[in-house]
Amino acid sequence: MLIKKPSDIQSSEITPESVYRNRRQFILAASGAAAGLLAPGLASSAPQAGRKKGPYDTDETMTPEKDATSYNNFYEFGTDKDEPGMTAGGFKTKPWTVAVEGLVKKPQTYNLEDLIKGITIEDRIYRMRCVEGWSMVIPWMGFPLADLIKRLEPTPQAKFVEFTTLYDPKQMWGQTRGVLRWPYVEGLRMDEATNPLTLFVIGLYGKPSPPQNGAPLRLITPWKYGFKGIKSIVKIRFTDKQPKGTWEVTTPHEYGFYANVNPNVDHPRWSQAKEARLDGSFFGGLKTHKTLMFNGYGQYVEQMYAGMDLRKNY
Ligand SMILES: Nc1nc2c(c(=O)[nH]1)N[C@H]1C(S)=C(S)[C@@H](COP(=O)(O)O)O[C@H]1N2
Ligand SMILES: [Mo]
Repeated sequence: MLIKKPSDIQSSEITPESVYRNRRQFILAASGAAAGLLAPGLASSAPQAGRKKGPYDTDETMTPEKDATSYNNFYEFGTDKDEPGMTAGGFKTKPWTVAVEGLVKKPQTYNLEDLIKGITIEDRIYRMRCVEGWSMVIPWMGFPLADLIKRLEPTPQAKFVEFTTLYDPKQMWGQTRGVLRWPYVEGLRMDEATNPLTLFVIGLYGKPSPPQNGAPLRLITPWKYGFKGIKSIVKIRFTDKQPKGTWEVTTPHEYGFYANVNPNVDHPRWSQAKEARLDGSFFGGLKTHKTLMFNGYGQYVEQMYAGMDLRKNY
């Protein structure tokens, strides 16, 4: 495994100097100069060397990189968990443009490099839970979406953000099938989008993201079910109306707008009280954990839902 658990790191490795150096490498990479993002393979795994446990990191056992990159949901590349890893290899993520639309100071289409130029990239080790009942612990590499939103200057009328995945059935063979309405869409309320936990992710395990994990740019909201984490984003739209996500449109009785992890609200077809953790310990089967309210991130997010009936707003 590439990333050391915080407990594995010798205190001598945690020097301000190395922290500084790694931070700088990240900024360079994001600016396109070192081009970690643009030349997969070049990005170093150095960031972990001087890594300290961050305030939002979990120290639970990490999911092996192999599992996180071969057991995926990405219906654009098939509905079986192993299909994205096996068939998305040639997906073209460069050049990549992102359209910024709607209630924003300057609607504009950006090259990805320009969009995120100079933004500081961080590692965040997050607990993730899929609505289907499996969970992982993944070291993401990305930046708070709030940093980008601040830069894009949405107008005061903007109450929600809508995200859209690329539509390109020539590359995304799953889009030739009617399993979902394409392109994949997701949305967040503005306070959710700017919550410090919310990330735009460009990599994992210290490397640029492989296609199956949503390269080159995807959303991560760890207190929500995995399906909110829309992959391969090409459009960000600021709006005053609650966006309709793909799953909400496809099966509205099963999936709502909020999709907050909630062990007390069952999926119509199964309980959400427990989860099977992919932590590399396959001997004797996957370990079952109790699912935590807001996936354990309540202290950072519950105030956003004060006064809301979370059984109705699922
Ligand atoms: N565009 C797109 N984004 C998507 C999906 C998808 O099918 N298409 N699946 C979602 C679901 S259900 C989950 S659980 C996560 C899985 O992310 P991972 O494969 O990186 O673990 O991606 C989400 N983002
Ligand atoms: Mo999922």
